[in-house]
Amino acid sequence: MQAPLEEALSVMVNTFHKYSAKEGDPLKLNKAEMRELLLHELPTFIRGKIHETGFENLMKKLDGNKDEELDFQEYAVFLALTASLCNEFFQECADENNRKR
Ligand SMILES: [Ca+2]
Ligand SMILES: [Ca+2]
Repeated sequence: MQAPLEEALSVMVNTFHKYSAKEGDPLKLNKAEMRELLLHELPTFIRGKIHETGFENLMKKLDGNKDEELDFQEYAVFLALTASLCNEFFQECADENNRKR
């Protein structure tokens, strides 16, 4: 059995390939693939739907080499940002719970 962090890392890698292999370059996520990944793998975070302007901005920010697709490194930046948001979110929840006590 894998330790939880090892399992989480393998999920992060496998999830990329599951969607990147659907169309065109199998090692890059195009917009349609990224859209599907967000809808199916982060449904709670995006609250069930994609906001078009937010999505376009996200793609632009993440697409470091401007080829309109996300390679694994660009996707890794996205994961790091998402993890950082999670950390802030849970930190705020913890602060709020502490204040209530
Ligand atoms: Ca692809
Ligand atoms: Ca790119």
